[in-house]
Formats: sequence, structure tokens, C-alpha cells
Amino acid sequence: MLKVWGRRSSFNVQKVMWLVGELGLAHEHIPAGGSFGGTDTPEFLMMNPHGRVPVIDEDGTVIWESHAILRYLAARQGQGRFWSDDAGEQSQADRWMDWSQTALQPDFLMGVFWGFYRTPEPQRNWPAIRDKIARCARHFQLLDKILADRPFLCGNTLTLADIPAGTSLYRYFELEIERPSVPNVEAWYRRLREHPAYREHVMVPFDELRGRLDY
Ligand SMILES: N[C@@H](CCC(=O)N[C@@H](CS)C(=O)NCC(=O)O)C(=O)O
Repeated sequence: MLKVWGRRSSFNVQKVMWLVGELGLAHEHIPAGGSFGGTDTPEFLMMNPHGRVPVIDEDGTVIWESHAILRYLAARQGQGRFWSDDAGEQSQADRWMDWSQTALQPDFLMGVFWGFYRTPEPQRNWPAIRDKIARCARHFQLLDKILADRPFLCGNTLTLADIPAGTSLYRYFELEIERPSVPNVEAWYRRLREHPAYREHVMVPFDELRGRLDY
């Protein structure tokens, strides 16, 4: 039985749970991290020495790092739909996953979501927040161009490429921040919202995180 550790309000856990939902995998979810704690116990640190969520255990195969988990689950259970043994084809999704983790996520999750939403008002660094909001606008405008001729990032169907970047959309469109006009991204977001797994695992209200700098 697949076990998934992590709190549902965690962006990185949401990516994993979304794929678990898309694949319809039987699993046990164990709340961990944030106010649930449990990530600094010797048992948890044996699984993930970094003490972070998400972590999965499938019959003794323990994996941490959300994108490593996504690739593992896709390769094991998502052949054809979320995984291709053709390295070139698989790299189409891989590049968007890596882009999301190294470009979009630092600017949006760290810069805007943490810098603006999770930071109490008196402590906010507005020049830095404005810079990150502008960088995010450019990232979403880039995605808007890509999505001009296709419904999903890699073409006609949902792939791993959509999961990390798509997970940011709920928060991006909910925050009270300035956004550029990105109609193709909005159409993509509408398409993702048609997926029950997206609604269940990604569209998780996050008010509890407002102004809260501790996990
Ligand atoms: N690069 C890691 C980041 C993991 C991470 O930082 N997770 C956060 C939640 S999004 C965490 O565990 N925070 C501590 C906590 O929630 O207690 C991944 O993608 O899995």
C-alpha cells in the first residue's frame, strides 16, 4: 500500500496528491509537517534526512522530493499517460518540471507567496515583492504564449509538465496581487479545474497560512 506523508496545505504535497488522484491510486495519507509536526522524529528523518514533506513509501521504497516522487509514480503507474520510455518524449515534460522548480517556484512560492502572503504586513519587503510579482508576470506571459496553440503544456493531454506549474495557479489567481492578462493560462486553469483530483488536492483554502512565517 502506498503511504504519503504531508500536510494538505503544502504546495509540494499537493503536486503529489494531485497525481495520486489522477492515477486513482489506493493510498494512506498521513498528515505531517506544519502544525501536525512529526517531521523531526528519528523515524521520519530515517525516511527523509531533510525532514521535509512530501515523502512516500511504497512497499519499502521510500522517496522524498516532490518531483522525484512524481516521476516514480508516473513511471510505475502512469505508463502511456504520464510516462514514456522514449527519453526524448519524456524530456518534454521533464523540462517543464525543472523549469517550474528552478524558475517559477522560487519567484512565485518563495518570492510572492512567502514574501507577500505568509509575511506579516509590517515585515513585508515591498521592493522585493514587487520585483517577484513582475518576474511572475513574465513567467505566466511565457506560459500564455506556449498555451496559445495547445490545451496543455505538452500538447493535447495532461502530462507531468502541467503538474508543478499548474499547482501554482490556484494560489496565483487567488492572491490580491497585480497580474497581467493571460487568457491562455486562464483557459488552462479552467481545464485543470475540470479535473476532480485538481479540485480536491490543489484547490485547498490556504487562509491558515496568511501572515504565518513558521511552518
Ligand atoms: N524540494 C522539496 C521541498 C520540500 C519542502 O520544502 N516541503 C515543505 C512544505 S511545501 C516542508 O516540508 N516544510 C516543513 C513543514 O511543512 O513542516 C520538494 O519538492 O519536495
